[in-house]
Amino acid sequence: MPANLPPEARAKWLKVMDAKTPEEKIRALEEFISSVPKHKGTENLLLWARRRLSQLREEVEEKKRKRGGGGKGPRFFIEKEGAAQIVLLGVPNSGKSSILSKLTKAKPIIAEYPYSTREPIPGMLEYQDVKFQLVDTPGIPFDTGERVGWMGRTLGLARNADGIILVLDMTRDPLAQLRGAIKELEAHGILVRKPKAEVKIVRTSRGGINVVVLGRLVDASVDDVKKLLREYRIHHVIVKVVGEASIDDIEHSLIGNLTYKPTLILANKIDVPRARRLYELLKRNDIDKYVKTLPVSAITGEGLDKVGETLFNLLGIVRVYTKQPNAEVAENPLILRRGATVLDVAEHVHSRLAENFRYAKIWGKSAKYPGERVGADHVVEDGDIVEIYARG
Ligand SMILES: Nc1nc2c(ncn2[C@@H]2O[C@H](COP(=O)(O)OP(=O)(O)OP(=O)(O)O)[C@@H](O)[C@H]2O)c(=O)[nH]1
Ligand SMILES: [Mg+2]
Repeated sequence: MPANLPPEARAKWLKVMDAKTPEEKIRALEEFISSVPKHKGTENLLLWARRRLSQLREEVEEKKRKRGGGGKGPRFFIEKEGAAQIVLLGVPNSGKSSILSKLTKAKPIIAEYPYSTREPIPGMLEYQDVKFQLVDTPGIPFDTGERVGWMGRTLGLARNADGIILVLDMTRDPLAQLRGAIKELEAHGILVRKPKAEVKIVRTSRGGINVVVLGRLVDASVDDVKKLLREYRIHHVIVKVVGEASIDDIEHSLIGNLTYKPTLILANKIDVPRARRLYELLKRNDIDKYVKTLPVSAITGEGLDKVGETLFNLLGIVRVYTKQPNAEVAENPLILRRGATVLDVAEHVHSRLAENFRYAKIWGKSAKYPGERVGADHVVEDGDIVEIYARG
């Protein structure tokens, strides 16, 4: 339900949007929250606004920590490598480092005591001819809700990644870990479940309000969306809706700043008999329907051979092999997202190739017959071989 804000609150929201620094944003957001009348229609809006506020506060805290001394804790940034960066998250002692050391060549500290990992550690996981970068992180006690100094930095790392592996310690209450993790992640703007709709809002300096609906608006018309944006005094903007969105979803993305990260749950320590029983319980909660879950053991190795393929499918990756006319097929694939076109392939090779594109020949799943001649908007599939013909 749209909030139908009073003019005072709308004006305050404009200030939030125009605030330059996080500190200014925090002040403006606090004022906005206190100006919103509290009733059923504004419940969600306030929830999102408060989340955004706590996220901003963490960011400011983080900056202060960095300024004060600098040496206080390591820098939490890992340069991306390979097809995707996947951050391992989980409670202390859940087995994150053990999993990293089983799946990659990295050599993290593994210990019986909690909080043995103090900084992010990367390693490369190979699946066929694709490499995923896994990043081990210090434990976060999602289940107890206890605060740790590196939480903001660690979840920031996850926000910047392409995906998440949530490691559950199945010898302890897995539901408490899962619930706690989902709550904290959302507070940091991360969704682990794919939302029905994706709404992208880009403010522009002119051109009026443009609403592009690639899916469907379920409970509103394009005019309703325009009205909502005007309520917020946003007059120049591009709104892109993919999937099925409600007017509430649109208001949510305006305020909440949420982003979806493909997430895989590893239910670890499945070699322990108690863990197996708890896993059955977890399955009864239909967890796998929402977030892909694999039972694994970092000790016996059970289930870990499926991680690469599962990530590959979860991330929606396609591999394309390029080829020059009359030459061998390239050994290493280009890594693209599902739905990529021949033009995307050309762009990946070289921007000039895309600019001068004439046509391509294609072999593989997406070709009607081997060597089919296709245009720029032809959608490629995993394993396709593409030969591009350009002018000049
Ligand atoms: N039985 C069993 N024990 C495991 C498994 N995975 C890890 N462990 C043990 O659990 C303890 C913690 O393992 P770590 O890999 O250090 O856990 P972590 O999640 O990296 O811990 P922090 O870095 O402290 O957050 C060690 O004693 C491991 O041997 C598993 O699959 N089964
Ligand atoms: Mg560790």
